[in-house]
Amino acid sequence: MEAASDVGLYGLAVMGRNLALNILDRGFGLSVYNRSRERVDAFMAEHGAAYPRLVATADEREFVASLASPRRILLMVKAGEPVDEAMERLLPLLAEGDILMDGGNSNYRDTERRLLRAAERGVRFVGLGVSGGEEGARKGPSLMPGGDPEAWPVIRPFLEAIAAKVPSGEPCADWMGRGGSGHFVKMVHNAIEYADMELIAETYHLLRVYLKTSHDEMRTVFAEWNKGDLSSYLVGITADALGVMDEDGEPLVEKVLDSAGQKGTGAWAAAAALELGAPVGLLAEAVFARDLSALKDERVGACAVLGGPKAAPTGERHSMIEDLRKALLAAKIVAYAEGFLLLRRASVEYRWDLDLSRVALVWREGCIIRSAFLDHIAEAYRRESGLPSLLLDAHFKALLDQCMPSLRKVTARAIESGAPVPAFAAAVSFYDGYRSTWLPANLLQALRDRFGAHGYERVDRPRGETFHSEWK
Ligand code: NBP
Repeated sequence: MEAASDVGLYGLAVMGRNLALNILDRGFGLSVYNRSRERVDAFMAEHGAAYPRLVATADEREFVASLASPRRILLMVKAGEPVDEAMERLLPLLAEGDILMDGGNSNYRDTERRLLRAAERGVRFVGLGVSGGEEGARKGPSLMPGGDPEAWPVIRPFLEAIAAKVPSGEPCADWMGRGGSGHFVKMVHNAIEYADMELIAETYHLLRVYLKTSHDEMRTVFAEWNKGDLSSYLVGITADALGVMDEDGEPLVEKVLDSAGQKGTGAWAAAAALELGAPVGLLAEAVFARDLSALKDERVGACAVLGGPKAAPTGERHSMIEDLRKALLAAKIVAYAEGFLLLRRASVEYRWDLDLSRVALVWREGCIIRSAFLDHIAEAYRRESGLPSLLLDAHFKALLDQCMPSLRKVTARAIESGAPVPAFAAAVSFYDGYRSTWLPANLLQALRDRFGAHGYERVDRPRGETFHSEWK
């Protein structure tokens, strides 16, 4: 009789296959199962000989029976109904204390529901945020588990072994909290990823159209920026992408259709922010910018109808490139400040007690937004766990003092020149709104009281006392 496997992996599509190899390389015994048998057969044909501790299983019963107790099962199936379907087939076969981890991009509300469903059978459910794409899954992803806290000590050695490591050797896997917190943190990670990418795209737009920078020069600019405060995976791969030529010798990026899609997590984050009353305009604009790009045909039609300034190159190229670097850095700080604001709001609302320093630590390696920048965020929350905003941390405040004038200048120039910069503009607005002792919301309150008798508080009376007036 074969020794029972340490872990079971359910779902052998792109992510599952890469995670399976990662798990096997870390020395774990692994049972694999996939709904359609062909994926299991193909995987065994390719890797069975190299990994003696790899076990193929033909159905859920055999899969579950092949695992050591308490069972640790990682689901890597398509988010949504497939997770519920797989779960319903597995639950009757599992015993009390077994652990079911959902490593897909599930909505955190579904995770909350599944936790309760699993608990009915005494099964410990974990919503596991996984970031890093295919490459991260293979070499070490960033892992954000949350859910039933009893599961953490049992899955910790496994998750830490397969996670990405920072140079000091620390794994990028840590317990986030109860309920759907793991998947919520992953969702916010993706929202920040959208914002990071949109800011880089707006910078590229201004470099390309307004500064008439060649692709070779842009590649050098991003590669140079990648050595300083902006150093990050995304800036690094931007430099790489700008250097790739098509067969005809022209930059390949210019052959790519300018219409971007979005798969859900960015939109979920914006919707969650609206529900939680978290003002994260930049994160939301990054989603809307993709949606606007997708209206390609309408945009082409509108171009012939709507007037506006024409792109005219500016004369101050050298200084503008440095302004762009600073603008990108300032706006990036605002994007992360918004992301952490959203996490803080959710943590209070759902009583997750998220440790924001630990969140920043698990994003340092393995994931798409990995960068040295996250070390400073972790330090900021270590210094002051209740920090109201990253903008107020001494390190980020000093950078903002240096870079905000450039962000204002670049944004103003872009708007005057007719270049859409929704993320840059949202960054300036958030910064200015957040530092305003007075905002025109008093007039909003007066109007609301006029048409809906909503009542208002007065500046010369204690908070909580409400007044109603006749505004005619
Ligand atoms: P997909 O999201 O493409 O899902 C395909 C897998 O789901 C196959 O194994 C398929 O089985 C299985 N499946 C489906 Br579809 N319906 C099922 C059902 N009713 N019951 C059981 N299994 C079912 O795979 P992926 O791209 O590897 O992603 C897996 C998860 O990881 C997703 O939630 C994804 O969002 C998330 N994720 C992906 C990335 C990435 O970079 N791709 C990064 C991070 C997280 P079949 O072979 O029988 O059709």
